[in-house]
Amino acid sequence: MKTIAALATPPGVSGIAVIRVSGPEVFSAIDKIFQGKQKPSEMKSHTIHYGDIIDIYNNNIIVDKAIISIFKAPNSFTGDDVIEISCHGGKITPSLILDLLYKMGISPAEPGEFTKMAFLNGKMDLVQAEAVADLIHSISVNSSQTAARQLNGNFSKSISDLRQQLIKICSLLEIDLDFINDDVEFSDYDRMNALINDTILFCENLINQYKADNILRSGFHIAIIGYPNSGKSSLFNALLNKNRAIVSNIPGTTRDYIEDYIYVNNIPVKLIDTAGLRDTIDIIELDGIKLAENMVSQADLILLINDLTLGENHSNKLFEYISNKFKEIPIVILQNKIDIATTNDNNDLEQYTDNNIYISAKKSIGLHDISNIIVKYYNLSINPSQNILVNERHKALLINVIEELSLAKNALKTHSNELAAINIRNAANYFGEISGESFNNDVLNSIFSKFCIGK
Ligand SMILES: Nc1nc2c(ncn2[C@@H]2O[C@H](COP(=O)(O)OP(=O)(O)OP(=O)(O)O)[C@@H](O)[C@H]2O)c(=O)[nH]1
Ligand SMILES: [Mg+2]
Repeated sequence: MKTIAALATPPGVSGIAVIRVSGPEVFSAIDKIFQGKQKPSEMKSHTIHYGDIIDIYNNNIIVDKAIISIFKAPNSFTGDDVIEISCHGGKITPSLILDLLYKMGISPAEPGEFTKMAFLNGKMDLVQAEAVADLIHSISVNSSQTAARQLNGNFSKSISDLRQQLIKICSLLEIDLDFINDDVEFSDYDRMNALINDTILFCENLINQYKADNILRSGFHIAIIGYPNSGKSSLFNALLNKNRAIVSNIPGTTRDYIEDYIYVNNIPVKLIDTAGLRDTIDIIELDGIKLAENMVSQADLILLINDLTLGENHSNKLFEYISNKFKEIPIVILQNKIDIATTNDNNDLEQYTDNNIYISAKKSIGLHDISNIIVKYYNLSINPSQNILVNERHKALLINVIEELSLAKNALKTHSNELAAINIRNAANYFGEISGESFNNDVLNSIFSKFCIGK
């Protein structure tokens, strides 16, 4: 097993920087470069000490005065011996100390390697490890609180309990394989069916939660759509409060899509400005429109901009097309350019939606109403009391569990116990992959490569 080291704080100018070192060689290495009242290897676990870091390859000159924190195995984040060196920040000092460690044969840590060690040493399961990543990448108070709650392992515990129950059913069925089917009591079948149904329901609830969790994790996605020249990019810029997208009076200015982030009342929002939607013969624009539609499909809210100077109902066909195509996504219609439009009494759009806001993207009129709408739809789409963050990996595995259990149910109906046992065992294995009770290296690598270095 190798010993690894990396900067655990962001690089750059800062008051202090923390270098984390973990593995079997930690104490023998730091003994050589730390000079304080005591030798690190003689220090007690969970204590901190002040001293000099010296460069043993360059006449023992002092590199920095630092604090070291001692965590002896197994009572550390990784489960191995860990020392954290708190040195002065900046570009130079931390990298001098890291170079020193690397010269002594310690390896630079890969992204997520500390957390991976923690997982392999049984300090946490995969769901908890993923919660660590979620916590680091949190973009809102809501998502960080949920990730923090997930660290306590309740999600994994319920998955693990269900897995054990499935394995029990399996062994029951497998024992019964040696007997004729009639020996299995009907009540056993009832119990099995009930458990399978409950498990399917549990998975379905988690899958339903995925969308809300994704909003917590990556922000509320809003797509701005409309016919060319309706003022999409103007609104995008107005909401961002900067000239990010090109605005011109030539229809078809935005060719694919542009995205950027804003906070609306502390809600992290990803705004997407898209290419104007219309039937077109221009190939580049057509590609842009396809892309725009693809972006729209991932949105949590659609803002459809209508050019009011062309009439309030000018975008009705587009509204109908979009609402049929993306039935699940709420749409708000923004009547744009009220600064130059002559008012029109004929207000047919009311029949389509309650949300028909009058704005001027160019003059920044009505932006406050848009913020209110964003807050309203955000609150409708998240589930504030949840304790679990379901990610894409979990979701895919949960779908597999449901598939296997549905097959098992059918098999049980025809008393094909052998088949049912295979399906239930598969389902149990998928559960195991969620918590990490069963795993393979590819899965591990793909999870931990998303972490940052030093975590
Ligand atoms: N008077 C007025 N003009 C506006 C308003 N919003 C946009 N415009 C003008 O409408 C034209 C088109 O604006 P854009 O923001 O580029 O429109 P778009 O929908 O992004 O257009 P494409 O990217 O080509 O689809 C520009 O000349 C804008 O200055 C508004 O509220 N009032
Ligand atoms: Mg545009």
